[in-house]
Amino acid sequence: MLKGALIGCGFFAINQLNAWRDIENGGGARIVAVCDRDPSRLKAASEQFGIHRTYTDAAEMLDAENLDFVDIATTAPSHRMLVELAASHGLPVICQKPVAPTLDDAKAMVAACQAADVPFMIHENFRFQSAVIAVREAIDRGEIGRPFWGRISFRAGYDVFAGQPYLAEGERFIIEDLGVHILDISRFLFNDVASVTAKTQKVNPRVRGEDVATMLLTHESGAISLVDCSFWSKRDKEQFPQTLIEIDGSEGSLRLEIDYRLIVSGPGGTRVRDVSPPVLPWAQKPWNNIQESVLLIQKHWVECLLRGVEPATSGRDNLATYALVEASYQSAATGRPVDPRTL
Ligand code: NAD
Ligand code: 89V
Repeated sequence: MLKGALIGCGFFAINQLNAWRDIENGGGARIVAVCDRDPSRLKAASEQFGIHRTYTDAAEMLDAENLDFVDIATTAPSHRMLVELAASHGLPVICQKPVAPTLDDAKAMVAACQAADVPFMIHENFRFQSAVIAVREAIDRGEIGRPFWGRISFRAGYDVFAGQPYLAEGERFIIEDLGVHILDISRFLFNDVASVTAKTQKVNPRVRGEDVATMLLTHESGAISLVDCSFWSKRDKEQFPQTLIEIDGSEGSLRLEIDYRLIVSGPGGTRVRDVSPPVLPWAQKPWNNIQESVLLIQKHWVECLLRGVEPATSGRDNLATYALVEASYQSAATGRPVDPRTL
């Protein structure tokens, strides 16, 4: 069984620890030590999960423990320092999204892991949601032919600031925090991008950064996708945290609608499927689709580590997703399209 340590025992790490416990029960990996610089959060996580080797200093933990990997669940400002620390100990490392505050930091992190020859995965979990996987599988089976147009949409009115108050404070908000997931789904479904044009809006007066963003992507294949995100969409039915997807292809079309209804129309007719994610025993609605994807991405990490293969959302892969974030901000600031491959 692989032995891991988790750094950062805050809001989202509880999902990661629950998923690690499921993986431990399956015999794959076990979190043997936890670290948080905030002693009260450290104590709460230690008690909830019965992990008694605890540290307030990550360097001290990596010096003291005999580990196979590190899982970083802190917020972005500490990611580079902690990933480089893990790499300097020769330890494979997972890091939460967004990989870093800047693309230069992200490149330095990938370079540090390459130089140390350690696997590096970004916890970019939205493409591991079972409904998103169902969309990708329908495309891969050729059910709609060659995709040429898409819309990937995340619009909510849910109070994300209650659980994650830091989201209201940064100069950058929705593209960096949520858009990064939705842009990654666009890459997952349509492959890499040649041009990004973005517009941002700031609607909620209590939030410092942009809380609505619309991105038009031209993919290398020639396909076009629209990625739109909002944290100020007050609707009859709250759809947080569902990503809705529309794709038109040469032979048909698909729609992933609210409540996980997947409608695929192709040469053989129309098929409607319920692709609702399970509610894991430790999960709570409406977060259950995200929570399931946490389990799936962590399982993916364990499999990749054991087989010696690069994870789908490796640091290297995620540079292309993060370049879309950077390109979106640059385009919104200048009013011009940006080629993310030049950044
Ligand atoms: P949080 O502020 O609730 O928790 C972060 C914890 O890290 C805090 O307890 C803090 O004390 C600790 N910490 C910070 N720097 C540290 C250091 N150097 N050493 C030890 N501990 C340190 O934040 P959160 O909401 O849990 O978010 C954490 C990360 O998870 C962010 O990058 C966020 O974007 C990401 N996130 C991902 C998803 C997803 O679906 N993938 C969802 C929510 C949040
Ligand atoms: O998934 C995330 O990264 C979260 C949330 C869904 C609230 O945006 O920050």
